[in-house]
Amino acid sequence: ESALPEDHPRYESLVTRHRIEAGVDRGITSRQGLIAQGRGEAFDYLLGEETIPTADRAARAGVARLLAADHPVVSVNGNVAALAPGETVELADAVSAALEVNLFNRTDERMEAIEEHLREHGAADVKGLTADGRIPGLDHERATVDADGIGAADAVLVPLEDGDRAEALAAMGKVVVAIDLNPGSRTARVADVPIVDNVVRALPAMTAHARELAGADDGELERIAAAFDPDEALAAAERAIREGEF
Ligand code: PTJ
Repeated sequence: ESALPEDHPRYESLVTRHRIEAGVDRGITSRQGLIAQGRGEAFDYLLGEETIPTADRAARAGVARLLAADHPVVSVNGNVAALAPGETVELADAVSAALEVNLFNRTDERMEAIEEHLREHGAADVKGLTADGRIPGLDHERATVDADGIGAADAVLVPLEDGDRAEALAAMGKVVVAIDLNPGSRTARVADVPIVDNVVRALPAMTAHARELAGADDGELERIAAAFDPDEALAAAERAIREGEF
């Protein structure tokens, strides 16, 4: 990362790419993760590589849902672990959520590499390796979760997921907070709170909201969550992409 000139117009985007490449080299990110990153970058480019105001409101509403939950879990895949490991651990701490590794292309090697990577970035406990639970409606590998983690969760944060799993979690009655740069993706459309933003920006922004809302009572958290309209947020993100209007 240090070899990149900071005044390069696409500095952030290039740094992010390097993180994903390094993630693949270290056995954290899948090769499909490279493709997912490319798709994300295209949407981010169209959004001006900025957090649009509705995405920031969504981030706040998502935090309110996580803070109000009894058993919130932050789901981590190979892309998130490579892009923002420290930010993910910090957010989980700030909303008192468990961290669980949950992979689309699950292998024992990647599960362990990601667990260790998160521990190196300050995680005390990382779930996902017990694998004694199941999400109904998904095929074997992708359905595997920890019974006392995502299995028991009432709210799950899914940063840049595949649509099937977000849908299956929602079908289990869990509150789904999703971060996805594509406002038309199934993940964004099934989420109770779709945050149309880059995980690299959204995760630290959510931590800042969590710190600010730390003293909020249940009533205030409920008001923030209820004031958020997911359809309106997705429509605003689409407008931003189509018209450059924020
Ligand atoms: O590590 P694994 O095995 O769990 O696999 C993870 C990936 C991401 C490869 C897997 O879940 C997958 O294939 O996902 P999809 O179906 O490609 O969906 C990824 C979504 O995330 C797409 O809608 C992208 O636009 C979006 N996306 C990609 N990069 C980012 C992003 N959203 C937010 N921030 C990003 N940096």
